[in-house]
Amino acid sequence: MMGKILKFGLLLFLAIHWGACNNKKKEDTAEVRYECPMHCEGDKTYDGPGSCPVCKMDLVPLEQLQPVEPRDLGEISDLSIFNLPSRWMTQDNREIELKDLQGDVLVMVMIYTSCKAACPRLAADMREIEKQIPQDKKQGVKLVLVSIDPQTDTPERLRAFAKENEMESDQWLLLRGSEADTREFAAVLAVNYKRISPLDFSHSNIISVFDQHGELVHQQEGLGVSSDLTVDTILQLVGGHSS
Ligand SMILES: [Cu+2]
Repeated sequence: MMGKILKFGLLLFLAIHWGACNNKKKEDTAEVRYECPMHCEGDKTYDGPGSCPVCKMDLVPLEQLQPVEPRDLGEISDLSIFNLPSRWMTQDNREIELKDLQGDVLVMVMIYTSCKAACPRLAADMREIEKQIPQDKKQGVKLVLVSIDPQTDTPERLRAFAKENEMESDQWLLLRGSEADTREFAAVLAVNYKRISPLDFSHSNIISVFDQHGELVHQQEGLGVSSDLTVDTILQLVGGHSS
């Protein structure tokens, strides 16, 4: 089951990448397209100048956004989530890209704060994982909760959720992105989610571990399942000993 999820996630990730590359090629031959500098709607482009329907910022011509020189991405491979251009707001109102998290082991889960069923238990599982990381190893680990309901889950809301769930130390990061970036990220994690009522979503319950280079190395699926393997994986990655 685990292997299947992993493979599926990686395949999807590759598909997204290929798609993105092909899009770029197509746009080269067309007239000047515009895009939102914040990528509110992912890679969506617009016919002419104007403002982004989501964040209202001025659209910029696509050409200006093409990187002029290759950025030094260290040892990041094609499979790394640090290649994703998406931008996220944290519970502290900071804007980050995933590659800002480079160098840390990332334990990631997708939730929404108004969930009454599965998410409180996923949050508990995340807390349980955090508790099993020795204090001196915590520096190298980030526990990241990504909202599947960015409409509702404002940074304020995420902050309140963090407080209620005892996730206030530096290790915890709660993220909210655009709808499109959230979809894309979920695809990478092989997480499915769907709005089933104005307030509720059905969703997969998967906790994923990424290494310091942003590559998916382990996933656990289910609620209240044993997280021994997940913790072992994390400890191996931070150079600790698994007991
Ligand atoms: Cu839930």
